[in-house]
Amino acid sequence: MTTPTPTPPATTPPEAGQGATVFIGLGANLGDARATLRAALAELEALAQAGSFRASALYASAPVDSSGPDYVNAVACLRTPRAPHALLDALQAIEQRFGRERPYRNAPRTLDLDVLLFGVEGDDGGLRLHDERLTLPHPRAALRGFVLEPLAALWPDGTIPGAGRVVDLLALVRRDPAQRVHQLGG
Ligand code: A4P
Ligand code: MG
Repeated sequence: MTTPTPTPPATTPPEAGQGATVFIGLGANLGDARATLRAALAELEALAQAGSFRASALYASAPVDSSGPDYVNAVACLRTPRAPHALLDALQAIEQRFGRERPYRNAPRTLDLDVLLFGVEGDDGGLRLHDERLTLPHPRAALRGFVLEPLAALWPDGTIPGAGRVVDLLALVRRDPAQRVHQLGG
């Protein structure tokens, strides 16, 4: 009897070309935040494998643990051939093109792009990773209305590994008036 070749665990980052389904969180509260988010969504679509891109509506909310004008937020879902750190590089390059500065933690910003979840089609619902550059799932995604509201609109039956079902997490944050978000028209 031959021993079967062990298959790697589902949390192993995919090889280039294989592809992983990821959710990206977008946020902005400096400059024309709505225009920035629309332009950034177009840039994310250009990173996506053909036909895989979906985006939520735009949502407005007061800053949470941050300051400055109200934020505009959205979530995008796409398939990418990039490994997690290469995806982060690509997102940070987009942030830089939109004039992102980092004077201090949680400072107001022209554009923030976070990898919320990576490889959600895996058996265990997504990659779990923690190193000096990247934590997956994003450690605060499960706690924030401005993430969960657009995430639930795109992925109502989703689960954040280690945190719970997106709809249950959303029901919890909706109890907090400080986390109120509202969908923007147009
Ligand atoms: N990093 C680690 N894991 C990740 C990940 N999954 N995705 C590292 C992206 N980056 C990740 O991020 C700091 C470092 O986190 C990066 O260098 C990367 O290597 P950053 O974007 O420079 O700083 P940040 O945005 O202040 O940090 P972070 O963690 O994105 O902040 P949060 O927790 O997302 O909070 N209120 C409203 N209403 N709307 C908002 O969008 N955003 C924040 C930022 C606070 N309050 C807000 C909003
Ligand atoms: Mg960020």
